Amino acid sequence: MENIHVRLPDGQTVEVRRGTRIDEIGSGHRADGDIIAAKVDGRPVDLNRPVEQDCFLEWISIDSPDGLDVLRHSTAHLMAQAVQSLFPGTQVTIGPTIEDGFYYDFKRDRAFTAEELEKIEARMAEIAQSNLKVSREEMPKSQAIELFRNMGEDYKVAILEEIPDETVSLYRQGDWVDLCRGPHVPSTGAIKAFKLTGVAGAYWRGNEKNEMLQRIYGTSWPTKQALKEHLRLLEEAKKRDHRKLGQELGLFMISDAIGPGLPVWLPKGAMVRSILERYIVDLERSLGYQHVNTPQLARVDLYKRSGHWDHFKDNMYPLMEFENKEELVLRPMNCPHHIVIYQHGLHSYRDLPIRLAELGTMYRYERSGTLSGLSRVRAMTLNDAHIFCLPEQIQSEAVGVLRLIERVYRDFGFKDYWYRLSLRNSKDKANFVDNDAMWDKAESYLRQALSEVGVAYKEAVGEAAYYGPKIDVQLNDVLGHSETLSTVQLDFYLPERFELEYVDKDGQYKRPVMIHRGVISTMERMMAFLIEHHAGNFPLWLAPVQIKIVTVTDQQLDYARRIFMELKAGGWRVELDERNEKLGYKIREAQLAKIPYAVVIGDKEVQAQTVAPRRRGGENLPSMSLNDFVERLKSELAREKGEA
Ligand code: TSB
Ligand code: ZN
Repeated sequence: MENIHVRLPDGQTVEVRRGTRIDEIGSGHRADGDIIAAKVDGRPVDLNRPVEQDCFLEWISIDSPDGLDVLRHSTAHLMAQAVQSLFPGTQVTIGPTIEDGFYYDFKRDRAFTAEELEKIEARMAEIAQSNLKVSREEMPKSQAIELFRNMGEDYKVAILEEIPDETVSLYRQGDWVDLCRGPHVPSTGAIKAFKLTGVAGAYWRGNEKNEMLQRIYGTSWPTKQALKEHLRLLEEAKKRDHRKLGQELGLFMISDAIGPGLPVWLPKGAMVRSILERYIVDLERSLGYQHVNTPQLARVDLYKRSGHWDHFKDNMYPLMEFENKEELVLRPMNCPHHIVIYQHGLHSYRDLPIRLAELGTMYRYERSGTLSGLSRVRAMTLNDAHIFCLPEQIQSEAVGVLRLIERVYRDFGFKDYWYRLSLRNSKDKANFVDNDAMWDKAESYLRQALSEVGVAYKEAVGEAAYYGPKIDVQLNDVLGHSETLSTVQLDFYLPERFELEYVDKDGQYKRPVMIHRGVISTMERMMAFLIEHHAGNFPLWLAPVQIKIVTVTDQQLDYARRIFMELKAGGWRVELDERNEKLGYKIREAQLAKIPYAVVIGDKEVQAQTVAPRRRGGENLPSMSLNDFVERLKSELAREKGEA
């Protein structure tokens, strides 16, 4: 039989018989670690696949991103096998991998209970232990349809009927079979550390008009150790969850009476918010931004002209139509309003850049399944600005925004973030305006700005705004998931749509460029992030209540009130607990409210005219004069802002 040449990742080439199985080539040539699949010319395949022609072979180890994906997908199969063996009559639908895990949707009349999940897990462990071989087979689509129809798997039949290919692949383990592209682990024994993490209802094909399916979520890792660490992080994330802490600390609420995605800021949350707003507005004013206020509604024609009505309509609330035929929409973005301000006057090249900023409230119809506490909402206020500039100012303005972002992140102590260059998907003409030259130009400006600031970045195709590419700053949570906080967007499109102009040196009318940017994002998302980042323990400068005064008995109340008034007059956010409760109880409450300082006042403090501060963590400071305490607070504030 004829020989073929297989190039390996280390640069070596080996000669093997055509049809040799990959795992046979493997011995002796493998990289270290557990190999569970391979890539042939970049395409992931099973280890027992034969090689048929000259090719480039790479190994997929179980702890690489590709390997984890194979492992998790195989675990989804394992789970479906366990479910169908325990609950006959349950139909399978789809079971993809997701970040850190997988799910599988089943057709079953009732939801899976916690006890049932445990049973499923136990059965999965049994099947894994019996180390069933996982084998691939290919057959004509018609034959596969026949097979699944006989098995009573209506959903698989429906999926198959939509597959254009003539031949499809199936994977078998023991007596269980699923339609699947693969690749998979060679045998179920490779699946060693998994956990089922939850259940949810989900509609077939994600469409609420279809029937409800039962989804089971799970996670799977190469080792017990890695699984344990992941579950520990999940616990940590739960403790920090801003939805839970937001409720416990009285920061915000989501009320059914008002509606999903429409958060209500309670007094303490509103206090933090106003500190954020003051901080960013003062900083922006010092950098040449002009703040404006514009309405949250506009005539729909404004949003037709901007292109939002065509490209962003899925995220917009429906039209409001009035008797006099007036048609208004809630704005999903603030840009058109700022454009109207720009158009209001004549501008010479000398006036540019013009930086119009606003804490702009806007409304987006986000799908209900995507809503989450404050981090993804439908009513939000963005720390927004639109910079109208000359083409030759793009670079320096974009760099200026990036430096502002870095400065702000330093003030907030954010370290775990990364830059993402969000590009269009050039094939998607519906979601991105069609003008290749414009996109290429805008992208290259953003790349230059990133390289001038000297930060590394990842590229993400399809994440651009419809009007232009963006630099997004992604912040990680404890689980390593990221979300966009800041954004810098370069736009040649809206100036064109609105025929914006300035008068250049030569007296000619020319078109300015727009930079859209948000630094601390929407107040909602920033608040969600801050709560989780600090696990509710806001630093002194952000804490809604900075100091709680507690007395040992009622005897010290007069003195305590004086201290309270003095601190209050000094601008400190202070509360006095006048209740006739035990000291320990009052201190514990201040602790639970995560207030940075409890100030204890007993007879000793009254006599010596001092205060006895106690830090949030439990550390008791020595009694000191009020003056010394205030000095201490001030230097703590300075330290927090990185000024000390
Ligand atoms: C920066 N027109 C631009 C603006 O000029 C704009 O609106 N860009 S955006 O669509 O990317 O939104 C800006 C920021 O708002 C995002 O980076 C994100 O941090 C935040 N954001 C977007 N949608 C939501 C939402 N549903 N809930 C909370 N915050 C959101
Ligand atoms: Zn904008």
